[in-house]
Amino acid sequence: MTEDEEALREVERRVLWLATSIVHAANARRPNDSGVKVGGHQASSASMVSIMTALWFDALTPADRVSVKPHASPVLHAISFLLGRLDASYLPRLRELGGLQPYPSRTKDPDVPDYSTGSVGIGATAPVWGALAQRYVSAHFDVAAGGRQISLVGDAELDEGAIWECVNDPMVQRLGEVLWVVDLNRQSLDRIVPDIQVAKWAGLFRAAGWQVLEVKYGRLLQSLFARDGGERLRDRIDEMGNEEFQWLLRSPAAELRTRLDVGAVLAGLSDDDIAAALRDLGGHDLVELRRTFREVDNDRPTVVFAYTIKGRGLPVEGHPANHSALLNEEQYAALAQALGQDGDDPWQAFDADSPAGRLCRDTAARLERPALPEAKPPDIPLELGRTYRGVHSTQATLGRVLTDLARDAPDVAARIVTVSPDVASSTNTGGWINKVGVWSPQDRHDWFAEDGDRLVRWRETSTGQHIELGIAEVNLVGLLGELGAIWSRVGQPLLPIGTVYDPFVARALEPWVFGTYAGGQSILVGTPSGVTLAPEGGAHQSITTPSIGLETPGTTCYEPAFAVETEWCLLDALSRLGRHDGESAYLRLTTRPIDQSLAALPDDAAGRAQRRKDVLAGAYRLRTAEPEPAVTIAVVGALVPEAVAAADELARLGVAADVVVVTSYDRLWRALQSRRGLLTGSTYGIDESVFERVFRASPLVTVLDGHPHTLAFLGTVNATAVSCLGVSMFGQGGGLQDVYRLHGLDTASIVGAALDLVDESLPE
Ligand SMILES: Cc1ncc(C[n+]2csc(CCOP(=O)(O)OP(=O)(O)O)c2C)c(N)n1
Ligand SMILES: [Mg+2]
Repeated sequence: MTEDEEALREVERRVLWLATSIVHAANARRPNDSGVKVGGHQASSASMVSIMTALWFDALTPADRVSVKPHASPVLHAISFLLGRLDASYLPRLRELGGLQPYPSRTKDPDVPDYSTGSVGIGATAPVWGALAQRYVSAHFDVAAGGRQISLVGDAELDEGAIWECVNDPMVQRLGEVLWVVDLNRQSLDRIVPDIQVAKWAGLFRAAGWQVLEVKYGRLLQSLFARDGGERLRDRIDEMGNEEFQWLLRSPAAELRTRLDVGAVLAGLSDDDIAAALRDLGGHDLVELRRTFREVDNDRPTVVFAYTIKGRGLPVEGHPANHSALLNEEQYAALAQALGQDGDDPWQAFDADSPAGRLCRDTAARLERPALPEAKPPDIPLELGRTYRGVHSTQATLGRVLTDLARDAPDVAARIVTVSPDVASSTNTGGWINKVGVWSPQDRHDWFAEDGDRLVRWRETSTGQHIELGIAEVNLVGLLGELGAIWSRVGQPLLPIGTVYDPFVARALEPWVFGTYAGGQSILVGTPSGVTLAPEGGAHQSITTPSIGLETPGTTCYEPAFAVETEWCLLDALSRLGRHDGESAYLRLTTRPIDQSLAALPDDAAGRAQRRKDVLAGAYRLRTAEPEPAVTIAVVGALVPEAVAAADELARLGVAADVVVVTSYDRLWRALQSRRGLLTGSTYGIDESVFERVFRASPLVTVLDGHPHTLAFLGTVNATAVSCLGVSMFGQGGGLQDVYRLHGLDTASIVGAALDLVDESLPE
C-alpha cells in the first residue's frame, strides 16, 4: 500500500470511530431524563464511511455539491471535524437542541451541508434539480457553470417513486454533472431487501440514458476469483440472494467453508481469511472506489452501485435488525481498542504532521470555496397601475401580471422563472412563455415555428425563462425548491413560480414542504381550485388545500378574489423571495370569470392604498350594512358573487349584512395568534388592526370553496356565532350553479345560513 493509501485508510478508520462515537455520546453519555429514545444510526453510517472518505479526501472539487443520505449525517459531521469545519464541542451534541441535527440540515447544522435530507428519495433527487437550477442561473447571470451534483443514496431509497419520476424526466438524461452513488447494503429499515434488485435498477437507469458503474468486489475477493476455481466462488456470490448473503455474514467463520461449498479455491485460507474475503466488498475498498470515481462520464448522468455492508466494522454488521441498533458500552470499548482510540476521550483529530493530518489539511485547502457575493433581490413594485375592467379570472390575471412585469419591471421579470409539469398553457402562462421563451440547457429546433395555429410558441433556447417538465408534480416542487434555494448557493436570487392544478398540490405536498423546510423560497400557484371548475368534475376538485396553505410553515397563502388583488398578492409574494428573512408563497386561484366592478375598488389613491393594505393583511370589508350588521358574510375568492347576491337578498328581507372578503386566511389566523401573543414564525405582513377595521361584531357566515373548518376560527375574532359553508364531500361534474347548490354554496344556502344565525340571535 502506498503512503497516501495508508493515510486514506487511517482517515477512514477515524471517520468510522468519530461517526460511531457521535451517536454513542448522544445516547449513552448524555443525561436523558425523558425516557424518549435519542437514536441515531451507527450501522447506516458505517455502511457509508469508505465511500465518503474516498469522495471527500480524494475525488471532490470545491465546485461539487453532495447530498448525503439522511442516516449518514454522523459521517458528514465526522468529516467536517477532521477538515476543521466543525468545532469539537458539537460532536457530543447530536440531536440536542442547537446541536447537530439528526439529518443533514442546511438551515440548522453548524457545518452547513450542501443539501438537506431526511425524507428518503427526496434528498436523493435534490442534486438533479440543483444541477438544473445551477445550469439555469449560470445561463442567465454571471455565475460559473460546472461542479458535480452528487447524491449518496441508500439502496432502499430506490423504492421511492420520486426517484423514478426524476430519472424519467427527459431533461435529466443530459445532465452529465449528476452522479449518484448507491450504498448497496441490501438492507432497509425493517428487513433485508428481497432477492437481488440491482440488475433491475441498473436496467432502468441504463434505459433512461445513465452510465451505470458497479464497484462490487474488493481487491482481496478479486484475487481469489483469479485463482484456479475462482469462478465458482464468483458465481456462488453473484447468484446468491440478498438474504443468504446476509446470513453468511452472520455465520460463524468456522461454518463458512461448508456453507459456501465452492471447492478448492478456499484451500489454504483460514476460517478468518474466508470471513474477511466475504466482507471484502468494493464499497469498502478505497482503491476500488477511487478508481471507479475516475471512470465517471461527463456527458450523461452516472449511477455507481457500491456494494457495502450495513454496520461494516461494527459488531452489528450485516444483522437484519441493525438499522437502529446502538453499540453498548462493552461493544464501544472493544471498538475503541480495535481502532486504537479512547472511549473516554473520543474527539481526536490527527497530529498535524502525520500523513493523515497532512491529508486532512490538504483536503480542507483543496475544498475551500470562494466567499459568496451578497444576494440582492430586485425591488418589487407594490403595484403595476393597471385598471382591470370587465370580467377576469384570477388564473388569467396571473399570466397578465407576468407579461406586464416583463414590460414594466424588466429587472424583476429577468429573475422570474416559471415551471410547469405540462400544464403551462392550461394555467394561462402562455402569454408569458411567448414573451420569454422556454429554457432548455441546449438550443432546440422548433419544428412548428411556422404554424400560426398554436397558443404557445414553443421556442426553446438557453435564455428562455420557462422550464417545462413532464407531468410529475413531485418533480415540479423538487425543481422549485432548488431554484428557490439557488440564491443561498451562488448569491444570485431567482423568483421561481410553479403552476399546478390545485388538486395535485396534495400529490406534491410532502416534497414541497420538505423543499421549504430545506430553505427553498418559491411561489406555488394552485389553479384551478375547488369545485368552481364545476364541469371538470369531482376528480379535479380540491378540498383540503386551504388548510394546507394556512398550516404550512414558511409559506404565506393567498386566495384573492379579483384581478387587482391577484396582482398585489403576487407582487407581495415575489418581494419575499431570495432573501435571508424570506419565505415561500402559495396562491390558490380559479378560472371563474368575475365582474371586476363587484370589487368596488376606491378611485382615490388613499382608498386604493388602504384596500391594498387590507388585502395583504388578509381581509377587507366589501359591503357595509347601515347602521350595523345583523350578520356578516366572510367570503373567499370565487364565491364573492354569491356572497354579494346573498347580502342583496338579505337586504330585501330586511336583514342588514356586511360582506367581508377574505384574501389570506393564513395571515388572518396568524394575526389572531399575534393578538393573543401566541405567534411563532414569520411576522411579515401580520396586521392585528385588520380585525378592528374589517370585522364588526355580529354572527358570521363563512363561505369558502374548500373545507369549511378552515374559516371556523373567524368566529373567535369577536366571539360570535359562526356557520361555516364549504365543501366536505367528493363532488361531480356539473354546471357551476348546480355544483354550488350540491355543496350548499349557492346564494340561497348562504341566505339560509345567515337567517338561521339571525333568528338564533334574536331575543326570545
Ligand atoms: C419518506 C420516508 N419514508 C420512510 C422513512 C423512514 N426510513 C428511514 S431510513 C429507512 C430505510 C432506509 O434504507 P436505506 O435507504 O437502504 O438506508 P440504509 O440505512 O440501509 O443505508 C426508512 C424506511 C423516511 N425517512 N422517509
Ligand atoms: Mg440500505
